Amino acid sequence: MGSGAGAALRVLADMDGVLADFEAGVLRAFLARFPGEPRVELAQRRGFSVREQYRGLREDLADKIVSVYESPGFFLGLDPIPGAIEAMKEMIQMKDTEVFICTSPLRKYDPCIPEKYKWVEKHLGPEFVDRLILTRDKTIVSADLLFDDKDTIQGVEPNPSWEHILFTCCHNKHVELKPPHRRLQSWADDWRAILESKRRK
Ligand code: T3P
Ligand code: MG
Repeated sequence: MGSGAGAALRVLADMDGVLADFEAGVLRAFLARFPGEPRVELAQRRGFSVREQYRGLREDLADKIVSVYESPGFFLGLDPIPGAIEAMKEMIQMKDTEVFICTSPLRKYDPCIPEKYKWVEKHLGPEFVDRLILTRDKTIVSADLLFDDKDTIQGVEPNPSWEHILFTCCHNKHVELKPPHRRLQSWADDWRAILESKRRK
């Protein structure tokens, strides 16, 4: 934790699309469950909602893709995004840095919520279980930075305290960010420099 009141930089890392590979997982499980049905390859993904894109492909595919990510085992079985675990473990050791995971549960919260806790325990360990924030509204959580793959993050607070860093994911690659908005292309990109840029001088 930080060395004094207000000295620490507080960082929020989103879970799906930043730590856990939701997009690869949903396609893999869809292929296994509905072989032969039309699908959206990751290179063709556009827009945050996988459901809306499948609906556009064929109306009834929306319910099918929803049934995939609402299935038991789906969230727990997601693979980590490359470099995410290493980055989180390094970040939590950094001086004057507070790290939390900030994730939204599905509206159908069971089994999504317990599986998110189990995923964090399995891949990051108990110290991160204590740092898991579940909220459908991230705008009311106070922090300096939020790494998140969702291009538009809205809630009741019109001026969130954090700077949203868009974490690049197949569905947001084509989103054009207007300055001063910033991206992190992957965990191999310079996340350390983004943290340093936010520290109080
Ligand atoms: P997170 O806030 O960790 O990114 O909606 C519940 C979670 O599932 C949320 O997690 C986002 C993720 N999700 C997608 O990334 N795409 C989708 O189409 C849906 C329905 C959920
Ligand atoms: Mg996300």
